[in-house]
Amino acid sequence: MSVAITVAPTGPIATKADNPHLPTTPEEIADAVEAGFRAGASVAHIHLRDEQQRPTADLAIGRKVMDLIAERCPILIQMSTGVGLTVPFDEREKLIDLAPQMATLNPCSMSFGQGEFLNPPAGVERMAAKMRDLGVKPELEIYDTGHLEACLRLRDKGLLPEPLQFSIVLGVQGGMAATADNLLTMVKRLPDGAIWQVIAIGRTNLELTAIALALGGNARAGLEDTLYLGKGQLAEGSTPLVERAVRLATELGHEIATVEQTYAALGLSR
Ligand code: KMH
Ligand code: ZN
Repeated sequence: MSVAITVAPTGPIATKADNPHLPTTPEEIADAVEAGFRAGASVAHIHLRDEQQRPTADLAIGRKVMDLIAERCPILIQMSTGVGLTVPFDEREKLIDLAPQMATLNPCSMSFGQGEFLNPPAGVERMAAKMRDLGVKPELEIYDTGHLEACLRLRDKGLLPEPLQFSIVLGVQGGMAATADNLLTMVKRLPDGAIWQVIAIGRTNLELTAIALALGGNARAGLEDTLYLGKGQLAEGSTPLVERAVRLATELGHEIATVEQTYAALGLSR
């Protein structure tokens, strides 16, 4: 079986003050993605930052990042529509107009640390319909069991193309805690034929990524999810985290999926 690895070089919260290797400019993000691709990633999960390193849904920045990545490598681009807690939903939704191959779909509102992550039901349906109509593959971000139920309702309304592709997000304050028990609970509830990976935030990133790989999941790796390689050891970019995921998968006897294999697994054509 082959394992698709997603590189997630930058998230919505950390800055260079937290890890100086965090890419924030379009060029830095594209360089980090290319390095991740060379290390084995076939998908790039992308958050945009403005010149002050703040999360943004600016379409010109989005276009530039996508173009720079496409110039460097053929990796599948997955635009985050989560963007950041300070960016309004309707701005986040417009990123779908850039027609990346994939984009995240966060199905429910929730507390997110000390902030609020707003995903109103009507907006989520609208975003899902727009993705379906433009052929943008949704990655469903589920932080709790109720989020999975919400996705299945969207599927039943004809808004989500099969196979469904999930990220089980563990460790966000407001969502499920990062435990093996919670991961297993979610995996057991996924519908037949679903593709999935774990997003394990923070300290448990390594253990839960390893468990997910052993259970047949894909893997995500990068500074969005953990700034550290080990206790007190800052990761010098996302590449060492991608390389670690490749090593784990390989030791478990899995092949690393090429970009072509990942397109096929997701039911996407080039
Ligand atoms: N940052 C993660 C907690 C998204 O970007 O839409 C979840 C995530 C969602 O990656
Ligand atoms: Zn993200």
